[in-house]
Amino acid sequence: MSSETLWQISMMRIVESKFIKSAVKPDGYPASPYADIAFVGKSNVGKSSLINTLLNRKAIAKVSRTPGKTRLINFFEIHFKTEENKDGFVNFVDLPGYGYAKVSKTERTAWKKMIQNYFEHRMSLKGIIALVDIRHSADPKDIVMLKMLQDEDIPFIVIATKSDKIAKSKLPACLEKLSAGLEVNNKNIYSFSSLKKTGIEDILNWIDNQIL
Ligand SMILES: Nc1nc2c(ncn2[C@@H]2O[C@H](COP(=O)(O)OP(=O)(O)OP(=O)(O)O)[C@@H](O)[C@H]2O)c(=O)[nH]1
Ligand SMILES: [Mg+2]
Repeated sequence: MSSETLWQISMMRIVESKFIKSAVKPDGYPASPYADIAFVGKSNVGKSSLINTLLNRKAIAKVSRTPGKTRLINFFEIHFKTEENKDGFVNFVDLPGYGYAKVSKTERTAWKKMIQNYFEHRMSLKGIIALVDIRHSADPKDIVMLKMLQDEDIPFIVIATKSDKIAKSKLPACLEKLSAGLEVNNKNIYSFSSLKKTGIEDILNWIDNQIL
């Protein structure tokens, strides 16, 4: 079965997506009647690419070879059709990446405050998609982030990105090792590739379940 077919049989079918606005503080967040699903992870892990892939758009979220491109909280509004062909809406939120070495301490503190504010004040936040690079072993920065989500009781899944960079036969072992290292249940981790467009259905189904 081709990845194109997988995307089409997913429970959610994306109809339209649009950029709403960027914000730093809670008073800048868009007032929206819809749930938020946010994407977090280290700089360069592939957050913006994943959002574009899910939405079947080339560049609604800005992708860059230079880490640290996304410095603001970016809100996108998604219109989709459910399995029963009903209209549904959700916001996708592209959060700025962490762990980029070349940022000042001041910037790092500002980032932390921005993320904490978002987690604590965005009442419509229904779930987090936490991205890690499938080629790397568990990073303490990711463990801290996942701990933060657990402390705040925010539902999350871990997505191991860039799976096209490793042999298919090695995927299960990589996921097992990552879930153990990150101390998350191996049922809550999936592999994904923006390049090959694989893993889309798992993510859309999870999102669908969070925003019911
Ligand atoms: N091979 C491969 N490359 C990818 C994949 N996803 C992203 N990339 C590349 O990784 C780099 C970073 O991707 P982005 O989507 O901009 O990463 P980001 O997490 O949004 O980065 P920041 O905005 O800096 O936090 C780009 O050069 C992408 O082309 C993937 O699935 N496979
Ligand atoms: Mg980005």
